[in-house]
Amino acid sequence: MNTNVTSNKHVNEWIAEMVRLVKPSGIVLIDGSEEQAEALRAEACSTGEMMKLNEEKLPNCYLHRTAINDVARVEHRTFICTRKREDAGNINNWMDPTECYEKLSKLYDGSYKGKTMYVIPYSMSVVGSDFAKYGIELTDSIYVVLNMLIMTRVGLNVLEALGDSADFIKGLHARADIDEEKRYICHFPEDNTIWSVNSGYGGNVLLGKKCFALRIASYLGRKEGWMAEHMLILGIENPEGEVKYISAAFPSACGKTNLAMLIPPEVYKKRGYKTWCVGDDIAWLRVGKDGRLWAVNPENGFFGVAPGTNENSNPNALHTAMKDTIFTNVCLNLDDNTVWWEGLDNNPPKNALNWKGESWDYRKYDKADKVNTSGAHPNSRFTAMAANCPCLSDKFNDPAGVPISAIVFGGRRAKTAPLVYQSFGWQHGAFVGSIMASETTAAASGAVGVVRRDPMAMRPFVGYDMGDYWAHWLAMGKVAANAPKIFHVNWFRTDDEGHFIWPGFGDNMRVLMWILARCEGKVGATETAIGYVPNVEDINVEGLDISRETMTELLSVDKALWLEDCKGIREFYKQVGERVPQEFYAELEALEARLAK
Ligand code: GTP
Ligand code: SPV
Ligand code: MN
Repeated sequence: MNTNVTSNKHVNEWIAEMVRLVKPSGIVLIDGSEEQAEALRAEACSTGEMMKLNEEKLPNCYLHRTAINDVARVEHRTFICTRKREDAGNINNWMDPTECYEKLSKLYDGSYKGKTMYVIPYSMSVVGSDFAKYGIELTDSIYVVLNMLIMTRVGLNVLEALGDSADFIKGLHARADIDEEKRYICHFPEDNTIWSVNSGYGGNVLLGKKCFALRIASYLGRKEGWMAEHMLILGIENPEGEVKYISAAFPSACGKTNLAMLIPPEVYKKRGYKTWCVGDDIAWLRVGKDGRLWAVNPENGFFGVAPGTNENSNPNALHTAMKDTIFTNVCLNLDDNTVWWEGLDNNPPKNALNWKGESWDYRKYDKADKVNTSGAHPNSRFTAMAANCPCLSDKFNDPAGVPISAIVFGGRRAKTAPLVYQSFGWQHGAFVGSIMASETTAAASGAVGVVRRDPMAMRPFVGYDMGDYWAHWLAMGKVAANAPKIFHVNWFRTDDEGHFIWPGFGDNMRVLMWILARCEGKVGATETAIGYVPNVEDINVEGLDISRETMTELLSVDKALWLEDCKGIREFYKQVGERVPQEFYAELEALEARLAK
């Protein structure tokens, strides 16, 4: 078999070595052409790996079902394999690299037998830009190839840009037996290597995404002086045509895609405000010559949560996913060969297959057992092209990125966190990020709705020690003379019956407008123990049916709850271990002192 698929000897040698391990029957280089993609779609349909959907209603759209045991990221099977255990830190799972290569080699051995190895050269960020980093993923799955073609920049121009260099991320993926007991998502940051085996699901196998653009990239960012974050990037254009950019870190399935594509409420729309999406999941940030943080979205598409996406909540996402999209684990409407998911509309299909491919009766839906009774899996997804997004920013392909005015942290908190507050400065803001907590969601396997600490929404994605990561945040604030202001939001406060109090979605722009006004020094605030909280009258609620009492409640800070939370923070810091910056302990003590006053 000819393993010289490129003119780069480092690439060829690595491919040859991997070929000896997995033993495919052939090799195909993915060139990024539409002809090749179309042939692969046809092949995937002929084997049942994908299904073509209604061409009139959903042009160039496909449905894929993963194995039933393989529907989300698997954090307990995700490893950071540094030579020294302490470099991976206490929050990550760690395996010795030599041991890990050996163990996984056994699982990979011969796993491509009778199958084709697809070689995907891809770039994270615009090819040739200062931000760009290149990767090659080897996979036995056409589904992975077709998703990577949407999610990243794939093509021969990547190999040209790489030239003779050995500086690329080596990704090896094998579906093998999809055995969850033998599933491993392993990162070797010191070797620029990612090994993923026994999964066929999104974040586990689209190696450019969480594995590279967050875990490996966060490691590289620390080494090279930049940041890789789990953040959306959104532009807000005022009636004068000026655009200000916000980046926001929320944990998985906590509203990044929704905020990134929000449609302004009527009160702002009629005055001429517009919003633009730069990214919905990942941001790479560098300090510009002007001392500001400049951000790009390294991805090229959206891997968005389907349930809850509808004409009201996120019409931009819905329209983006109406063509050229791969749907994963949604419900199939057999009457017209289209797709459906919970929260799309109030009209579930009567003749349908659920996400498992079984005949589905919508009347048996039970909120308490969504996974087994819903049409679409709670973590079902659409893979859609950024280019199809109606509100895509004209800076999306700008190699320089966009300057960030505000960084926003947020999570799902039924109580504690108010609708919004501003930190006292970069150090306190980084501390606010470090104490983030959120109720878990279906995006990762395990229990849903349990509060856990998720600093900077990066708990599952930092490729090194969490304490070192926090120190890197502090260091970046010193380098960036004009660093963004840092805020915290919570769209998920509930009343005593468990209903969300804040309307959320497009109306979140009302909070973002306060944030931008703060950045420009145009609005006051009340200083509280946790930070600056808006004065009730400064959040524009025109057109909303929300009382002043409710707003007061949303903005309130319950000191007793916060003091209780501080205990949890201290415990978490202890768990992170010795490398927690002293500055954060000082911030925690200062917070406790202010709360006790
Ligand atoms: P990942 O792709 O997993 O990183 O998720 P994400 O952060 O992009 O989350 P997404 O925007 O897909 O939202 C996930 C879920 O949160 C969906 O079911 C949304 O309907 C819901 N959601 C998003 N924004 C809001 C909001 O402002 N209020 C409420 N109540 N729910 C929201
Ligand atoms: C997330 O879980 O944060 C996602 C989906 O964006 S995945 O690609 O599976 O990580
Ligand atoms: Mn995400």
